[in-house]
Amino acid sequence: MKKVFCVFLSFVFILASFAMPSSALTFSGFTYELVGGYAVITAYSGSSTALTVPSEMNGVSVIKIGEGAFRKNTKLQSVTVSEGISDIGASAFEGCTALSQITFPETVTHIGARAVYNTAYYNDKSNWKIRDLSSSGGVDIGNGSGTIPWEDIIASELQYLYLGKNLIEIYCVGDYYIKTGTLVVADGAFRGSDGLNKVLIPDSVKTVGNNAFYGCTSLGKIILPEKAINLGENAFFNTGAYNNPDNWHENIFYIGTHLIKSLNTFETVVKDGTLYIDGGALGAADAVIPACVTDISENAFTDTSSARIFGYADTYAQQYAAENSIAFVNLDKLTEGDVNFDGVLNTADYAMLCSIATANSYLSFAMKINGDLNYDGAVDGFDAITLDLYLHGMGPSKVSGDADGDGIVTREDYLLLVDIATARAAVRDNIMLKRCDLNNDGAVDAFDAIALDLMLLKNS
Ligand SMILES: [Ca+2]
Ligand SMILES: [Ca+2]
Ligand SMILES: [Ca+2]
Ligand SMILES: [Ca+2]
Repeated sequence: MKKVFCVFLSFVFILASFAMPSSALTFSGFTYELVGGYAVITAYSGSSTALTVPSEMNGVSVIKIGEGAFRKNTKLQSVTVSEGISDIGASAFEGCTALSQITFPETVTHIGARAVYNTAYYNDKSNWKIRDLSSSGGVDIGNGSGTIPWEDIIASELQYLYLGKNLIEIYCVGDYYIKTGTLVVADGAFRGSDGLNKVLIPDSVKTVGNNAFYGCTSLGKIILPEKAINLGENAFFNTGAYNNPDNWHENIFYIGTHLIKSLNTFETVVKDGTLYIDGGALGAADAVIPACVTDISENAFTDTSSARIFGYADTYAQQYAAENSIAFVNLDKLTEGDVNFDGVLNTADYAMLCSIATANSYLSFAMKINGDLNYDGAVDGFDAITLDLYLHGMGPSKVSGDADGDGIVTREDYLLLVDIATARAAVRDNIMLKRCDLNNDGAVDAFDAIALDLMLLKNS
């Protein structure tokens, strides 16, 4: 009993030590915590009215203003966030009713929902703009004329609020072209614009935030930059485009040449023709990435610890894997039978083949290539048996040119090939076919006999 109690206690202790945030740290009225070696500001108790949020605290770089960190601070009138800080948490400045001047640096890549909601800046109607219809790239109200007098437009349908180069919130209908130069589309920015049909996101945009277009059910046409962008969670969830089955392929949501979101748990096989893989698109699953992909967001995987990239040599995918320390499996150099891709052929591969054969394990794209040891087109129990025989030194020979399968390539094999070419002997199975088809054209004929003859002459 006592022992059980001790075990229970230490279990609780372990749980507690995991759950416990690092002890609160302070710097000039700020409270912050360390996350992955960076400072995240959690609160401010100082009395400044004009505040600069520093980029370093006690020698540690500040990366984020945490959720609600300055919430309801009614003394603040002006805030400048220093260069280097990249993340503004949800409700960070919400309810700072005296805060009329806010400056975010261009290093910001994410602005959370309601980050500046109910600040003096937000509440000042003169900060809300209505797009000038006469300017190029302006809003098409929906009927395409572009000449509707402003008085006739319901203001709430075309209002938008920018903060520096960041689009904070917008209500629009018809077609909308986000201003060139815009850097960040804040979380939830377009929510509620259910009359929006088409949107153009210019190349300048680095991030489209969480839920940015969530529920824009009429939004069928989304034009994205010619590069991978960082996408927040559910950025295009429940849009017209998302709900259109034509934009889905094998559980993967695409917009044009962009891969937006894969719902596959084990493996994402990226469709041929894809150029860009956006932030969050791949989750924590393995990915098979074709050579045509030219750009992948640095946040494409939400977790890279167990994810692998399967791709081809000298492609962007291989470079990306190296730069982000992601395991890379070269599809051009798969070892036959090495179905766990660790470079050695052993009983672990046999166990995995058995597991595939009994449908207890996922049969991946690459396993379909290197797991079919008897070349019958399927990966199943027969391949497990074939591998088992190999591992015990009893497998049939697979040496190219060893037509009779005795393990060595000799004149006897040449004579057998001549017999096959002249229909005096037959190819028994796919393994034998592989051994006999020296020029890999799928047939065993005189060309293979000649190839073997040359090989034997060369080696004699
Ligand atoms: Ca292996
Ligand atoms: Ca097979
Ligand atoms: Ca032989
Ligand atoms: Ca041949």
